[in-house]
Amino acid sequence: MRTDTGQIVHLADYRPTDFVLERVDLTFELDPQNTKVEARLIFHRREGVDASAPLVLDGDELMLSGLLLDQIDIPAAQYDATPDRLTIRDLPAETPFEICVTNYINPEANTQLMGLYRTNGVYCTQCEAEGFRRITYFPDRPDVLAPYTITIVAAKEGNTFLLSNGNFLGGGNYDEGRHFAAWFDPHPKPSYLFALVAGDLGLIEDTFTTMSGRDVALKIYVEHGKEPRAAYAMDALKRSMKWDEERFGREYDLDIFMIVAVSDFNMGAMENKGLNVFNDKYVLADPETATDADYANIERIIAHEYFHNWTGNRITCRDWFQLCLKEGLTVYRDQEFSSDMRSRAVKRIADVRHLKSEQFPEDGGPLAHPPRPDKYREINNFYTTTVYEKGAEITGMIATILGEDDFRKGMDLYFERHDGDAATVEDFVKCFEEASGRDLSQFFRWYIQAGTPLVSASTSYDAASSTFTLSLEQTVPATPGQSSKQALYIPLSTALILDNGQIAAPSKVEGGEYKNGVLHLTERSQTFSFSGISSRPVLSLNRGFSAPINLHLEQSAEDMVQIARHDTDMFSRWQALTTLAMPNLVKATNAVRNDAPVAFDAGFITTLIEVIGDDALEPAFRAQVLALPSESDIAREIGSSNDPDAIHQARNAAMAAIAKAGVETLTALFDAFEDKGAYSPDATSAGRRSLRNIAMSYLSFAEETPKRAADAFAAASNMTDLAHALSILTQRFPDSAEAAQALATFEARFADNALVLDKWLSIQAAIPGEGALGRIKSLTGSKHFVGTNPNRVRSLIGTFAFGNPTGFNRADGEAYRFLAEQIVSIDKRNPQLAARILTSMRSWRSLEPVRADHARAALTTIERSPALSTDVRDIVERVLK
Ligand code: 0A1
Ligand code: ZN
Repeated sequence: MRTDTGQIVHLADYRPTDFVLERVDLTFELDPQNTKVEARLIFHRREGVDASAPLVLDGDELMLSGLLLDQIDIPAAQYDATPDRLTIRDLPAETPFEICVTNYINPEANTQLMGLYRTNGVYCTQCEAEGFRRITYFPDRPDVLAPYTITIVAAKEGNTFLLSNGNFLGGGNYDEGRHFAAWFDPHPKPSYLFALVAGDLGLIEDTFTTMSGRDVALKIYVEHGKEPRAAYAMDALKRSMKWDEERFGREYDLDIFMIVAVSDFNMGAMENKGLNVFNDKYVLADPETATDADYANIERIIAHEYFHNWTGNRITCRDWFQLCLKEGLTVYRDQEFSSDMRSRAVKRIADVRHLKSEQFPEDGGPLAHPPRPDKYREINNFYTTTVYEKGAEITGMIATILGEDDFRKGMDLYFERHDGDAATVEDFVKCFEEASGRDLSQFFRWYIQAGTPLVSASTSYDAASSTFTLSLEQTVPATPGQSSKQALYIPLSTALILDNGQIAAPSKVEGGEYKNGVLHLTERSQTFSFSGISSRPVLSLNRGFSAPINLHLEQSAEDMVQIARHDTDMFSRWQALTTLAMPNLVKATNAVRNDAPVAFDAGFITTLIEVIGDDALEPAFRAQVLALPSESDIAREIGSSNDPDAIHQARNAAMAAIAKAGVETLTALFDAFEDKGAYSPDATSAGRRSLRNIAMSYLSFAEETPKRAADAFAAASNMTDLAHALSILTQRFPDSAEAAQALATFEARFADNALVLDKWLSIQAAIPGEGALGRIKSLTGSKHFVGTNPNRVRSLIGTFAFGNPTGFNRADGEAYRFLAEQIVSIDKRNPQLAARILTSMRSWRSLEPVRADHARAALTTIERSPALSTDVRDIVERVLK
């Protein structure tokens, strides 16, 4: 393991390499413990670089075993080799030369899952961001692009397939018991997109004919016996390929596209050129074992990785500071894809929920950073929701500001101008400036300023002059390292709704740009006046969440109800109901803390029940309306001195009150949306299930016994319904015989399916209350919990820390101490995983003082423990700062 050196990398220090890499030729002789890697690299000195400059290659835990220059041994005096660097001096000044590096690595001992490792008997690689340097010495940075030729030699037994990037060149017998395969990837790529997979795997195949008529072979490799569970992923892949052609004019560019599903993987998936590697959780699905959410995630992630072929691979990043160039844009693209495949409004609501519950807390806490940071200590810690999701929001704002046509022109220009480049965020934004003629220099601040802006709005209406006035003021809070902020360019989709539900068409708007329903807020304070408004309108602001901001708008409950009932923008209707719910939940939390009676506004409850009973609305939308703000959303709204127990009780009380008042409507929904007939994962069917299931959650608050959930568990014909029933049983009736029985049945039925047992682990990890920690501790001893597998660890420890506010934040601090021990122990084998789970502590300062003290103490224990990885040290120090 690399332990911390405390070194910080700065964007301002960027400079190109001294040597240009022309070609890469790699030969692997695979062995579980002793794989030989031979790398032949052709370089030439970049023009203008001093003839004495040495070639410096990156390594990580490597040991050099041979080194040739143009096929001749390099004398020891001419180079220095350490585990993390190879420096070669006295290289040709003008002519290209070949360096041949030989080294041996041990895939089986690689528990970090970076570089070449073994997973269930399969060889697999993960190179983003800096994993390639764990395979061989190399200029391991994204601005070094070259075509690769790969030869893989391995025992035939156990390695039916030998896969790498690009097109297949050929293969055959090698020597006794071994065979080989050769691949060539003609598209110059950085090392982080390299991949190699070898093993015995099952395969499903299909073809796709591209828009220019080329046939592409599609292959998905999974563990034997799991082939039928890859059918949905294949379908999603073909739809993604078609969509990228139709929507962005992007065609696939190799003869073959492969996906491999592996069971040990640190993240969701990886876009290696022509050979995507996936966490099997995001490939495998069938109705019996996967939920609707699993299907939606598979569709989204298959699309995401595929879309990277253009946004990430053909055009890559100059350096890791530009990560959001590929990630923010690709998330924007996958969100658009899912919106086209499903309900756009429901998708937007789900994305905004996710943004607010994950990115907003990051942006408002000690780990806040700009989407394009300017320094980092450990790049692995920057694969964050800010880079991904806020990055996607920024792309969406460009589309909103420019409008559809100019946005597409900008994208076309970007693809045309930067194909084959390692680009920067500046390059990207410039394409939109040129395509639209707009100056986006102020807009660019979104990339380099951290923090969620707050927009405060106040309104007035003057009947005499038929004028509506909207005053806006923006502030961006201070974040670590950025105390003062500049005003942002904030596009606010806005409508004025009249009494009759119509949207007003003002005769004139003054005070700033207002075009196609979008207000362009560019000043710190700006007042817009709308003329020709015949009666007092209701303001619907930031429709569709056109900008990722917090909004303060004094609006009466009546106005919000008007929006909730009549806005033509479904997102705004949902938002109005959420905005109505929040003060109720905050007030209830305070009441719980003060031992005062808890009461809810009757108007809010009535409107909610009316909306969910409206059959004209799609079921998935109604389910989103029923899903109240989460406990962490409420904590964020309260802001400081939080008591998670009180929030939990208050939210439950709200659910109980809604259940009581709406029992008829909820029962009717539960009865009407029973799944009849064969399961289909489509969005409409999934929406019906989600409405029925959330209705059942509410009904569990109105009922004394677990009967309804136990019956639903027994009757379930798909995993969505089964897992939901199990959640209700265990969360609402944790001590019941029915809950124990259902857990045992579930465990026995899926005993041989690790991905389903992850649900069994996470459902139990989420059970609230005092008993949680004991349960988690005992589950770490379960035979289903494999501490080396990231999915198992995330399901149990991750769900506990991120998704069980009362259990994790117990007042005695025991759970923080437990987490600290876990982090230190996980860090020894897998620093990336440990660091990510540790980010669950990022909001500790907003807890009430007793809990906050315990949290600080536990974090300090981690900080003081010896030999921490750079990953964990970076997070713990920032969280404590
Ligand atoms: N580029 C991938 C995410 C990813 C990043 C790092 C990894 O290393 C463990 C793996 C995957 C994506 O955006 O899907
Ligand atoms: Zn990505």
